[in-house]
Amino acid sequence: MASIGIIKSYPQNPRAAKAVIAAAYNGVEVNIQDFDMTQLKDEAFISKFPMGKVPVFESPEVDLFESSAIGYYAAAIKENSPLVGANAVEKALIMQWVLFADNEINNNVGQWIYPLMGYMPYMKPTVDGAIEKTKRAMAALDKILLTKTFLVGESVTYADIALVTSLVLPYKVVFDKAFRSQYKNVTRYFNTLVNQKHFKAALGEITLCETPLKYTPPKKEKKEPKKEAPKKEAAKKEAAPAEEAPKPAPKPKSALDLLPPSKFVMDEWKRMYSNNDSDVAMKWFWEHHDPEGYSLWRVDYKYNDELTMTFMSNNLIGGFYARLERAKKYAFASMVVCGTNNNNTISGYFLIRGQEVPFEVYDAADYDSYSFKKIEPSEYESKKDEIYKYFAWEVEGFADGKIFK
Ligand SMILES: N[C@@H](CCC(=O)N[C@@H](CS)C(=O)NCC(=O)O)C(=O)O
Repeated sequence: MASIGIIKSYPQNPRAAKAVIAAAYNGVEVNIQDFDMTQLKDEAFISKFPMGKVPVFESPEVDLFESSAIGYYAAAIKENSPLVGANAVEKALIMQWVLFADNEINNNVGQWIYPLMGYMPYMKPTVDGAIEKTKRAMAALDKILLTKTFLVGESVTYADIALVTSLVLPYKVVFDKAFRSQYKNVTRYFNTLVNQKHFKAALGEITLCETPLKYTPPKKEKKEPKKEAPKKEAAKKEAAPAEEAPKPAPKPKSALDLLPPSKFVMDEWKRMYSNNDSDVAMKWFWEHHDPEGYSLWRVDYKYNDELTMTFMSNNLIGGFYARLERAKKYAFASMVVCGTNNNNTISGYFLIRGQEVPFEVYDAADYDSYSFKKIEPSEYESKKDEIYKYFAWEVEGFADGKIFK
Protein backbone atom coordinates (compact mmCIF):
# COMPACT_ATOMS: atom_id res chain seq x y z
CA MET A 1 0.00 0.00 0.00
CA ALA A 2 1.30 3.47 -0.86
CA SER A 3 2.37 5.53 2.13
CA ILE A 4 1.23 9.17 2.27
CA GLY A 5 3.62 10.13 5.08
CA ILE A 6 4.55 9.47 8.67
CA ILE A 7 2.91 10.33 11.95
CA LYS A 8 5.06 10.79 15.01
CA SER A 9 3.26 9.83 18.18
CA TYR A 10 3.36 7.56 21.18
CA PRO A 11 1.83 4.14 20.40
CA GLN A 12 -1.93 3.57 20.66
CA ASN A 13 -2.79 7.27 20.57
CA PRO A 14 -6.44 7.47 19.44
CA ARG A 15 -5.73 10.93 18.00
CA ALA A 16 -3.22 9.39 15.60
CA ALA A 17 -5.68 6.62 14.74
CA LYS A 18 -7.87 9.14 12.87
CA ALA A 19 -5.39 9.31 10.01
CA VAL A 20 -4.61 5.61 10.09
CA ILE A 21 -8.28 4.68 9.75
CA ALA A 22 -9.02 7.31 7.11
CA ALA A 23 -6.00 6.25 5.06
CA ALA A 24 -7.06 2.59 5.23
CA TYR A 25 -10.53 3.48 3.86
CA ASN A 26 -8.79 5.25 0.98
CA GLY A 27 -6.50 2.32 0.25
CA VAL A 28 -3.35 4.12 1.34
CA GLU A 29 -1.22 3.99 4.44
CA VAL A 30 0.19 6.31 7.09
CA ASN A 31 3.23 5.06 8.93
CA ILE A 32 3.34 5.62 12.65
CA GLN A 33 6.74 6.36 14.08
CA ASP A 34 7.09 5.85 17.80
CA PHE A 35 8.03 9.22 19.25
CA ASP A 36 10.08 9.62 22.39
CA MET A 37 8.02 12.13 24.38
CA THR A 38 11.11 13.43 26.14
CA GLN A 39 12.04 15.01 22.79
CA LEU A 40 8.89 17.15 22.57
CA LYS A 41 10.77 20.26 23.60
CA ASP A 42 13.92 19.53 21.56
CA GLU A 43 14.95 22.32 19.22
CA ALA A 44 14.74 20.08 16.15
CA PHE A 45 11.12 19.22 16.92
CA ILE A 46 9.95 22.61 18.20
CA SER A 47 11.40 24.47 15.23
CA LYS A 48 9.15 22.44 12.95
CA PHE A 49 6.17 22.01 15.32
CA PRO A 50 6.18 24.92 17.78
CA MET A 51 3.26 23.53 19.82
CA GLY A 52 5.56 20.76 20.98
CA LYS A 53 2.76 18.21 20.98
CA VAL A 54 2.05 14.97 19.17
CA PRO A 55 0.73 13.62 16.90
CA VAL A 56 2.42 15.41 14.03
CA PHE A 57 2.54 14.47 10.37
CA GLU A 58 5.41 14.75 7.92
CA SER A 59 5.32 14.16 4.17
CA PRO A 60 6.97 15.59 1.07
CA GLU A 61 3.74 17.49 0.39
CA VAL A 62 2.90 18.95 3.79
CA ASP A 63 3.80 18.92 7.49
CA LEU A 64 0.83 19.08 9.83
CA PHE A 65 -0.04 19.23 13.49
CA GLU A 66 -3.55 18.93 15.08
CA SER A 67 -4.71 15.36 14.74
CA SER A 68 -8.06 16.23 13.17
CA ALA A 69 -6.31 18.03 10.33
CA ILE A 70 -3.89 15.15 9.90
CA GLY A 71 -6.82 12.73 9.74
CA TYR A 72 -8.66 15.01 7.34
CA TYR A 73 -5.69 15.04 5.00
CA ALA A 74 -5.72 11.24 4.93
CA ALA A 75 -9.50 11.26 4.41
CA ALA A 76 -9.36 13.74 1.53
CA ILE A 77 -6.31 12.39 -0.23
CA LYS A 78 -8.26 10.26 -2.67
CA GLU A 79 -10.19 12.13 -5.30
CA ASN A 80 -13.94 11.98 -4.59
CA SER A 81 -13.33 10.14 -1.34
CA PRO A 82 -16.72 9.35 0.22
CA LEU A 83 -15.13 10.02 3.60
CA VAL A 84 -15.29 13.80 3.15
CA GLY A 85 -18.82 14.11 1.74
CA ALA A 86 -20.20 14.48 -1.73
CA ASN A 87 -21.59 18.01 -1.53
CA ALA A 88 -21.59 21.20 0.55
CA VAL A 89 -24.23 19.88 2.94
CA GLU A 90 -22.36 16.68 3.69
CA LYS A 91 -19.04 18.51 3.96
CA ALA A 92 -20.52 20.98 6.46
CA LEU A 93 -22.09 18.18 8.48
CA ILE A 94 -18.77 16.37 8.61
CA MET A 95 -17.08 19.54 9.81
CA GLN A 96 -19.79 19.93 12.43
CA TRP A 97 -18.97 16.49 13.86
CA VAL A 98 -15.21 16.96 13.74
CA LEU A 99 -15.59 20.17 15.76
CA PHE A 100 -18.07 18.50 18.09
CA ALA A 101 -15.66 15.60 18.68
CA ASP A 102 -12.78 17.94 19.51
CA ASN A 103 -14.60 20.64 21.45
CA GLU A 104 -17.44 18.86 23.17
CA ILE A 105 -16.00 15.37 23.66
CA ASN A 106 -12.17 15.45 23.59
CA ASN A 107 -11.79 18.64 25.62
CA ASN A 108 -14.31 17.66 28.25
CA VAL A 109 -13.28 14.05 28.70
CA GLY A 110 -9.69 15.28 28.94
CA GLN A 111 -10.61 17.61 31.80
CA TRP A 112 -12.48 14.73 33.42
CA ILE A 113 -9.94 11.94 32.97
CA TYR A 114 -6.48 13.56 33.00
CA PRO A 115 -6.75 14.76 36.63
CA LEU A 116 -7.76 11.22 37.64
CA MET A 117 -4.70 9.90 35.87
CA GLY A 118 -2.49 12.46 37.58
CA TYR A 119 -1.60 14.33 34.38
CA MET A 120 -3.36 17.47 35.59
CA PRO A 121 -3.98 18.76 39.11
CA TYR A 122 -7.33 17.57 40.46
CA MET A 123 -9.85 20.32 41.12
CA LYS A 124 -13.27 18.98 41.93
CA PRO A 125 -15.37 21.80 40.42
CA THR A 126 -13.44 21.54 37.15
CA VAL A 127 -13.79 17.77 36.97
CA ASP A 128 -17.47 17.85 37.96
CA GLY A 129 -18.08 20.56 35.36
CA ALA A 130 -16.33 18.48 32.71
CA ILE A 131 -18.47 15.44 33.60
CA GLU A 132 -21.63 17.50 33.19
CA LYS A 133 -20.45 18.90 29.86
CA THR A 134 -19.58 15.41 28.64
CA LYS A 135 -23.04 14.20 29.65
CA ARG A 136 -24.67 17.06 27.80
CA ALA A 137 -22.76 16.18 24.64
CA MET A 138 -23.52 12.49 25.06
CA ALA A 139 -27.24 13.21 25.54
CA ALA A 140 -27.35 15.27 22.35
CA LEU A 141 -25.46 12.59 20.46
CA ASP A 142 -27.73 9.89 21.80
CA LYS A 143 -30.79 11.68 20.44
CA ILE A 144 -29.24 12.08 17.03
CA LEU A 145 -28.09 8.48 16.84
CA LEU A 146 -31.53 7.11 17.69
CA THR A 147 -32.29 6.87 13.97
CA LYS A 148 -28.83 6.67 12.49
CA THR A 149 -26.14 4.09 11.85
CA PHE A 150 -23.61 6.65 10.59
CA LEU A 151 -23.43 10.34 11.37
CA VAL A 152 -23.55 11.60 7.79
CA GLY A 153 -25.20 9.68 4.96
CA GLU A 154 -25.37 5.92 4.83
CA SER A 155 -21.74 4.92 5.16
CA VAL A 156 -18.65 5.73 7.21
CA THR A 157 -17.34 9.27 6.78
CA TYR A 158 -14.60 11.22 8.44
CA ALA A 159 -17.25 12.41 10.92
CA ASP A 160 -17.51 8.87 12.33
CA ILE A 161 -13.74 8.48 12.41
CA ALA A 162 -13.26 11.73 14.35
CA LEU A 163 -16.06 11.04 16.78
CA VAL A 164 -15.39 7.38 17.52
CA THR A 165 -11.68 7.98 18.17
CA SER A 166 -12.59 10.76 20.61
CA LEU A 167 -14.78 8.30 22.53
CA VAL A 168 -12.17 5.54 22.85
CA LEU A 169 -10.49 6.72 26.06
CA PRO A 170 -13.70 7.48 27.99
CA TYR A 171 -15.33 4.22 26.95
CA LYS A 172 -12.25 2.42 28.23
CA VAL A 173 -11.78 4.20 31.55
CA VAL A 174 -14.87 6.07 32.79
CA PHE A 175 -18.01 5.16 30.86
CA ASP A 176 -19.01 2.16 32.97
CA LYS A 177 -22.12 0.04 32.50
CA ALA A 178 -24.39 2.43 34.43
CA PHE A 179 -23.14 5.39 32.39
CA ARG A 180 -23.45 3.49 29.10
CA SER A 181 -27.02 2.49 29.86
CA GLN A 182 -27.98 6.17 29.76
CA TYR A 183 -26.61 6.55 26.25
CA LYS A 184 -27.61 3.31 24.57
CA ASN A 185 -27.64 4.69 21.05
CA VAL A 186 -24.14 6.10 21.34
CA THR A 187 -22.91 2.83 22.82
CA ARG A 188 -24.48 0.79 20.03
CA TYR A 189 -22.96 3.16 17.47
CA PHE A 190 -19.54 3.03 19.15
CA ASN A 191 -19.56 -0.77 19.35
CA THR A 192 -20.60 -1.06 15.71
CA LEU A 193 -17.90 1.29 14.48
CA VAL A 194 -14.98 0.02 16.56
CA ASN A 195 -15.68 -3.44 15.15
CA GLN A 196 -15.36 -2.30 11.53
CA LYS A 197 -12.24 -3.75 9.96
CA HIS A 198 -10.23 -0.54 9.55
CA PHE A 199 -11.21 0.83 12.96
CA LYS A 200 -10.31 -2.44 14.64
CA ALA A 201 -6.96 -2.64 12.88
CA ALA A 202 -6.02 0.81 14.18
CA LEU A 203 -7.62 0.76 17.61
CA GLY A 204 -7.25 -2.89 18.60
CA GLU A 205 -9.77 -4.76 20.70
CA ILE A 206 -11.56 -2.31 22.99
CA THR A 207 -12.56 -3.45 26.46
CA LEU A 208 -15.35 -1.30 27.81
CA CYS A 209 -14.90 0.17 31.28
CA GLU A 210 -15.97 -2.01 34.19
CA THR A 211 -14.77 0.02 37.15
CA PRO A 212 -14.48 3.71 36.37
CA LEU A 213 -11.32 5.55 37.22
CA LYS A 214 -11.87 7.61 40.37
CA TYR A 215 -10.02 10.29 42.22
CA THR A 216 -8.70 9.21 45.61
CA PRO A 217 -9.27 12.25 47.76
CA PRO A 218 -6.77 13.25 50.42
CA LYS A 219 -7.79 11.98 53.87
CA LYS A 220 -8.79 15.43 55.03
CA GLU A 221 -11.51 15.62 52.35
CA LYS A 222 -12.97 12.33 53.50
CA LYS A 223 -13.58 13.59 57.02
CA GLU A 224 -17.28 13.85 57.79
CA PRO A 225 -18.46 17.06 59.42
CA LYS A 226 -19.25 16.52 63.12
CA LYS A 227 -22.75 15.06 63.32
CA GLU A 228 -23.74 16.68 66.62
CA ALA A 229 -23.35 20.27 65.37
CA PRO A 230 -25.05 22.58 67.85
CA LYS A 231 -28.45 23.88 66.78
CA LYS A 232 -27.21 27.46 66.79
CA GLU A 233 -24.67 26.59 64.11
CA ALA A 234 -27.30 24.95 61.92
CA ALA A 235 -29.59 27.94 62.25
CA LYS A 236 -26.78 30.29 61.35
CA LYS A 237 -26.08 28.24 58.25
CA GLU A 238 -29.67 28.40 57.08
CA ALA A 239 -29.80 32.14 57.51
CA ALA A 240 -26.57 32.72 55.62
CA PRO A 241 -26.87 33.75 51.97
CA ALA A 242 -26.32 30.81 49.64
CA GLU A 243 -23.15 32.18 48.08
CA GLU A 244 -21.42 33.02 51.33
CA ALA A 245 -18.08 31.23 51.28
CA PRO A 246 -17.19 29.22 54.38
CA LYS A 247 -14.57 30.92 56.53
CA PRO A 248 -11.11 29.44 55.88
CA ALA A 249 -9.99 27.15 58.68
CA PRO A 250 -7.11 28.54 60.73
CA LYS A 251 -3.77 27.29 59.39
CA PRO A 252 -2.86 24.16 61.33
CA LYS A 253 0.51 24.41 62.99
CA SER A 254 2.77 21.56 62.00
CA ALA A 255 3.96 19.17 64.68
CA LEU A 256 7.31 19.42 62.91
CA ASP A 257 7.72 23.00 64.16
CA LEU A 258 7.88 21.60 67.68
CA LEU A 259 10.96 19.46 66.98
CA PRO A 260 14.29 20.52 68.53
CA PRO A 261 16.03 23.02 66.25
CA SER A 262 18.35 21.61 63.57
CA LYS A 263 21.63 22.99 62.24
CA PHE A 264 20.48 21.90 58.79
CA VAL A 265 18.48 24.68 57.16
CA MET A 266 16.17 23.34 54.47
CA ASP A 267 15.95 26.61 52.55
CA GLU A 268 19.71 26.91 52.47
CA TRP A 269 20.00 23.38 51.10
CA LYS A 270 17.41 24.08 48.43
CA ARG A 271 19.30 27.18 47.33
CA MET A 272 22.56 25.26 47.39
CA TYR A 273 21.04 22.49 45.29
CA SER A 274 19.54 24.90 42.74
CA ASN A 275 22.60 27.07 42.26
CA ASN A 276 25.51 24.65 42.25
CA ASP A 277 26.90 21.66 40.44
CA SER A 278 26.03 18.32 41.94
CA ASP A 279 29.55 17.78 43.32
CA VAL A 280 29.49 21.07 45.24
CA ALA A 281 25.88 20.67 46.39
CA MET A 282 26.30 17.09 47.57
CA LYS A 283 29.52 17.92 49.44
CA TRP A 284 27.60 20.68 51.22
CA PHE A 285 24.73 18.30 51.87
CA TRP A 286 26.79 15.67 53.68
CA GLU A 287 28.73 18.29 55.60
CA HIS A 288 25.54 19.85 56.90
CA HIS A 289 23.23 16.85 57.12
CA ASP A 290 21.71 16.40 60.56
CA PRO A 291 20.59 12.77 60.96
CA GLU A 292 18.74 13.58 64.16
CA GLY A 293 16.74 16.43 62.74
CA TYR A 294 16.16 14.97 59.28
CA SER A 295 15.68 11.55 57.75
CA LEU A 296 16.38 10.17 54.30
CA TRP A 297 13.91 7.92 52.53
CA ARG A 298 14.18 5.74 49.47
CA VAL A 299 10.87 6.02 47.64
CA ASP A 300 9.51 3.66 44.98
CA TYR A 301 6.29 3.77 43.04
CA LYS A 302 4.32 0.62 43.84
CA TYR A 303 2.77 0.11 40.43
CA ASN A 304 5.72 0.41 38.07
CA ASP A 305 4.38 -2.40 35.90
CA GLU A 306 1.35 -0.26 35.05
CA LEU A 307 3.39 2.70 33.76
CA THR A 308 3.29 3.43 30.04
CA MET A 309 4.81 6.56 28.49
CA THR A 310 7.77 8.04 30.34
CA PHE A 311 6.30 11.55 30.09
CA MET A 312 3.13 10.27 31.73
CA SER A 313 5.15 8.70 34.55
CA ASN A 314 6.84 12.04 35.06
CA ASN A 315 3.42 13.70 35.18
CA LEU A 316 2.51 11.29 37.97
CA ILE A 317 5.44 12.57 40.00
CA GLY A 318 4.23 16.11 39.29
CA GLY A 319 0.75 15.14 40.50
CA PHE A 320 2.17 13.74 43.74
CA TYR A 321 4.25 16.84 44.38
CA ALA A 322 1.27 19.10 43.66
CA ARG A 323 -0.43 17.57 46.70
CA LEU A 324 2.58 18.02 48.95
CA GLU A 325 2.27 21.78 49.11
CA ARG A 326 2.16 21.80 52.93
CA ALA A 327 5.38 19.76 53.08
CA LYS A 328 7.42 22.39 51.22
CA LYS A 329 9.00 23.76 54.39
CA TYR A 330 9.92 20.31 55.64
CA ALA A 331 10.88 18.18 52.66
CA PHE A 332 13.04 17.95 49.58
CA ALA A 333 12.79 15.20 46.99
CA SER A 334 14.30 14.02 43.77
CA MET A 335 12.17 11.47 41.94
CA VAL A 336 13.13 10.11 38.55
CA VAL A 337 11.64 8.06 35.76
CA CYS A 338 14.02 5.41 34.43
CA GLY A 339 13.61 3.29 31.34
CA THR A 340 11.68 3.68 28.15
CA ASN A 341 8.07 3.95 27.03
CA ASN A 342 6.09 0.97 28.31
CA ASN A 343 9.01 -0.19 30.41
CA ASN A 344 9.83 2.34 33.07
CA THR A 345 9.93 2.90 36.80
CA ILE A 346 9.53 5.79 39.22
CA SER A 347 11.86 6.01 42.19
CA GLY A 348 13.80 8.54 44.19
CA TYR A 349 14.82 9.95 47.53
CA PHE A 350 13.07 12.21 50.02
CA LEU A 351 14.77 14.23 52.71
CA ILE A 352 12.25 14.88 55.47
CA ARG A 353 12.24 16.84 58.72
CA GLY A 354 12.04 14.51 61.71
CA GLN A 355 12.27 10.74 61.86
CA GLU A 356 8.85 9.73 60.54
CA VAL A 357 6.91 10.40 57.37
CA PRO A 358 4.90 13.37 58.61
CA PHE A 359 1.22 14.18 58.17
CA GLU A 360 2.14 16.76 55.51
CA VAL A 361 3.41 13.91 53.33
CA TYR A 362 1.26 10.91 54.22
CA ASP A 363 -1.89 12.99 53.90
CA ALA A 364 -1.25 13.50 50.16
CA ALA A 365 -3.69 11.56 48.01
CA ASP A 366 -0.99 9.64 46.13
CA TYR A 367 1.09 8.74 49.18
CA ASP A 368 -0.24 5.18 49.26
CA SER A 369 1.00 4.58 45.74
CA TYR A 370 4.60 4.88 46.94
CA SER A 371 6.68 2.84 49.36
CA PHE A 372 8.84 4.88 51.75
CA LYS A 373 11.86 3.07 53.18
CA LYS A 374 13.96 4.89 55.72
CA ILE A 375 17.72 4.94 55.23
CA GLU A 376 19.30 4.56 58.65
CA PRO A 377 22.44 6.62 59.37
CA SER A 378 24.42 3.35 59.54
CA GLU A 379 23.54 2.82 55.86
CA TYR A 380 24.55 6.30 54.66
CA GLU A 381 28.05 5.31 53.61
CA SER A 382 26.84 2.44 51.42
CA LYS A 383 24.02 4.56 49.93
CA LYS A 384 25.97 7.78 49.32
CA ASP A 385 26.73 6.96 45.72
CA GLU A 386 23.11 6.03 44.94
CA ILE A 387 21.76 9.15 46.66
CA TYR A 388 24.23 11.27 44.69
CA LYS A 389 23.00 9.72 41.44
CA TYR A 390 19.37 10.35 42.32
CA PHE A 391 19.97 13.96 43.34
CA ALA A 392 22.17 14.58 40.28
CA TRP A 393 19.86 12.71 37.89
CA GLU A 394 22.64 10.39 36.90
CA VAL A 395 20.73 7.21 37.63
CA GLU A 396 21.16 4.50 34.99
CA GLY A 397 18.39 4.62 32.40
CA PHE A 398 17.34 8.10 33.51
CA ALA A 399 14.54 9.39 31.27
CA ASP A 400 12.99 12.25 33.21
CA GLY A 401 12.61 13.59 36.70
CA LYS A 402 11.20 16.19 39.04
CA ILE A 403 12.58 17.91 42.09
CA PHE A 404 10.38 18.80 45.05
CA LYS A 405 11.73 21.97 46.54
N1 LIG B 1 -5.47 19.21 19.73
C1 LIG B 1 -4.25 18.43 19.64
C2 LIG B 1 -3.88 17.93 21.01
C3 LIG B 1 -2.52 17.27 21.03
C4 LIG B 1 -2.09 16.88 22.43
O1 LIG B 1 -2.59 17.41 23.45
N2 LIG B 1 -1.14 15.96 22.51
C5 LIG B 1 -0.62 15.50 23.77
C6 LIG B 1 -0.50 13.99 23.76
S1 LIG B 1 -2.07 13.24 23.46
C7 LIG B 1 0.79 16.04 23.96
O2 LIG B 1 1.60 15.99 23.08
N3 LIG B 1 1.08 16.57 25.15
C8 LIG B 1 2.37 17.07 25.50
C9 LIG B 1 2.30 18.46 26.09
O3 LIG B 1 1.19 18.97 26.28
O4 LIG B 1 3.37 18.99 26.38
C10 LIG B 1 -4.44 17.29 18.65
O5 LIG B 1 -5.56 16.78 18.54
O6 LIG B 1 -3.48 16.92 17.97
